[in-house]
Amino acid sequence: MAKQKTIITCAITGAIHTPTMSDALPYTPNDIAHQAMDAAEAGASILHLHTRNPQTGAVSIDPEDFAPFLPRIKQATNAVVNISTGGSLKTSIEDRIAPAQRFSPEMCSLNMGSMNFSFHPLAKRYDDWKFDWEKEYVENSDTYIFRNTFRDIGTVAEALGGKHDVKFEHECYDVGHLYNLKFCMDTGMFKAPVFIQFIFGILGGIGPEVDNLVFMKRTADRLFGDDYRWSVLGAGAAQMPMATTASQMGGNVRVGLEDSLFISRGKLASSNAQQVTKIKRIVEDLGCEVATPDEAREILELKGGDRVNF
Ligand code: KMH
Ligand code: ZN
Repeated sequence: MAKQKTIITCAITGAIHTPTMSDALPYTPNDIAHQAMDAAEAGASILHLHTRNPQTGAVSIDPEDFAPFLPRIKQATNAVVNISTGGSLKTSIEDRIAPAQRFSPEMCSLNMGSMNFSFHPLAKRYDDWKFDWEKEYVENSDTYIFRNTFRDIGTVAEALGGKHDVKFEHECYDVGHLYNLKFCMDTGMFKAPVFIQFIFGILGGIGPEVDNLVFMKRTADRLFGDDYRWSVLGAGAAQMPMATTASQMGGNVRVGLEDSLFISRGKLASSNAQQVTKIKRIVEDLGCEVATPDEAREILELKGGDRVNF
């Protein structure tokens, strides 16, 4: 029965947006904790977490910058904690997995292919920046290659899938990434059911059109049959439309300020919880039920909130 329900993931802060772009984007441990708790209270059963430098808001993958908020989130909510392994476009895969190795969460992201991953067009929207690092960070994203080789994917799988028994959110930004996942599954790297996040609208990945969603879903059905669960993330303005379509197709949804800073056309969201509240209302108004954290654990076959290290 729980299999029919819609899991809402909320990605709280990410590594794309910068403090200038929205006052609502959390970057101190206190703000990350509060926004995560409020998102859970609003109906998110999975919290996808990155961290930031608490003084400057710059992207951080230092485990010490996760340490202050993870226990607070665990104490205050029953939500599933998912730690990103994609956090930085520049550092090695070993550094990217360090937070997850230390805290052994129930879930982690795992990016399924190397690609351009750019948000440099955002730089043109702002004249004044709150912090020195922001302009260059955003502008230079047109030089980045987001590296996720087969060797990198194998490193993450081995480090986190085995003794940590982490379930991955397989980030698939294009249809070829599904074939990468299929190749890895055939080598025995991942246990079914795998959880696939279909991602639309990142510059460098597939665009946010319904045709593409149907194509990704049809391809995944062919490759994975019953061995997968799926969710959809639309970047920017595509967030709510793609999530709505996904839920109507029987999929799960992801929202959050990592993926879009907006609540409606041209209007900034006041918080992550506001986006969760909106998608929950849409999902329920259209006849679906939202999964609780324990139902999400059952649907995705997670190890359990008592087996984390924070
Ligand atoms: N940092 C971005 C390049 C993830 O969380 O795994 C991608 C990202 C995905 O953050
Ligand atoms: Zn992320």
